[in-house]
Amino acid sequence: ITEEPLSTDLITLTRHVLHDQLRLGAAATGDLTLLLTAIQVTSKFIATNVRRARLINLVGLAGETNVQGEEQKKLDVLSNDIMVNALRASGKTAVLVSEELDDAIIIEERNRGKYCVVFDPLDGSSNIDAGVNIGTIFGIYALRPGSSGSVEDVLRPGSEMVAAGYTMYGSSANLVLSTGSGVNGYTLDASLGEFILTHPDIKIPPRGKIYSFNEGNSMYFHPPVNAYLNSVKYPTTGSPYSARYIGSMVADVHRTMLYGGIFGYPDDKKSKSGKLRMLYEAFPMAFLTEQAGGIATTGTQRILDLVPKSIHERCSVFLGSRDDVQDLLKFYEADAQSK
Ligand code: P6P
Repeated sequence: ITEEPLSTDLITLTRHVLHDQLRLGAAATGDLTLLLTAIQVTSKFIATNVRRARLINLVGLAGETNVQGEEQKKLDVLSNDIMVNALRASGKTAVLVSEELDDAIIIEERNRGKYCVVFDPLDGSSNIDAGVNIGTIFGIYALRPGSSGSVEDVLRPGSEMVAAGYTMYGSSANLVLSTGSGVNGYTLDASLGEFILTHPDIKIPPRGKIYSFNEGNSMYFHPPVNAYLNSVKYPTTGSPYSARYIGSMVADVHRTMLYGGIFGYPDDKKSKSGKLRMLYEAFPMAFLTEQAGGIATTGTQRILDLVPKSIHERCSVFLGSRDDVQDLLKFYEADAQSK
């Protein structure tokens, strides 16, 4: 195997984000760069623990003792603690919302910064025992002018986020990030301890050949969803789409970002508001999808236009290739007209 010539111009995440900051000129104070560096460190730490988890029985339920007989924390609880501590210590945050915490954390004065971070520290963790890829998802709002930090600073449309990203923990750790001018993917080089730019300027193909839904919910799906799925399974022209569903949002979205197609977790007769959380699952993934040229919709509304009433509110999600999502929307429009 011919070794790739060693690159002597490694673009690390830190360097790339710094370059982004310099592009913004004086307006950028470097705070977002430092915040993203803190998030990057948490992803490295979680990646290490996910990898070790499969070795040292970290995946057990909270409250059990691990092989060393220590009181062990469930991996998602551990991941949450890692993120809360690192984000607080960064001095760049004012409000934190985590999937693991019932209430928002308002950072005390001495550590307070100007950003609000909403995150799912380890999404899909129910899959970890099976070795399925899982991930951290995060979105970042700037504090509203004059605010010293309250939950109202994150009960805002996803379109007001200044950055969003995820880190997928699998055979390698992939961090995918947008600060509002396109999407870039970085791969952790564990020997360097650096995320290296490996997927510059990710663009979702305008059309894919994959649909990604949990069809076990078909009997609950609203009519437009089943009508759309039938149209890609029994097409009048061309060949059927392939079904790919991992059941871990970060993995299903990552594949959709790179290969195209459509991912959906719609609201249905059983889950009236859908399953996925608006603030720290739907918004960040919708932000990334749009920045990569795709569409993210509830079926009737642009996801980023939604305004959450509470921090753990759920919403319907369809996202992916522009043409595929537009095909789905035609079935919603037809359904609306038939009423
Ligand atoms: P279902 C994982 O539990 C999760 O929150 C997302 O990562 C994933 O997309 C979804 O739920 C899977 O849900 O009902 O298909 O198992």
